[in-house]
Amino acid sequence: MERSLVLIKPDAIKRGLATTILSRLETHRLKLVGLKMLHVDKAMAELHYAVHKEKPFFDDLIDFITSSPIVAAVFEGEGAVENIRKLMGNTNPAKADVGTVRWDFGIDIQQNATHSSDSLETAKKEIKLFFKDSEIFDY
Ligand code: FUP
Repeated sequence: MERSLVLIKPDAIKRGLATTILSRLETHRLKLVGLKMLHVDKAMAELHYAVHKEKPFFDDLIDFITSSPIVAAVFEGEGAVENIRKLMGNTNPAKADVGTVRWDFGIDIQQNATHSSDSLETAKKEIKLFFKDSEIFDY
């Protein structure tokens, strides 16, 4: 079954939105199979956002994602990668569809509440970065 990585980012954590966002996924046919709270360090943040290394917003993005603990989750379901992206909405909350997580809770393009894997291939890499095999559950 398809799996995807979800991060609840510092802006959402600081506003107490972690369980609200996790719950929204759980009630949309997605099964929670991995969950942790962690403080991402600079090295891990740079690995996670490696594709954006040359972008002008890279340094700010690293500062942001390392600014507080985050919650990392693995969700499983049919079409999980695409379905979670749809539930999250556009990267820029101002452009997100009504009813999506980023429409409801995003502040701006950086403080956009969540991350979710953008393809099956990325999901596999991202899950490996955040979770050991033994931290993901079959049930
Ligand atoms: P997404 O896949 O929706 O998380 O978006 P991207 O991979 O395009 O961007 C990764 C992160 O970079 C976004 F979550 C927010 C941040 N970002 C900025 O801070 N400024 C920008 O102009 C674009 C993206």
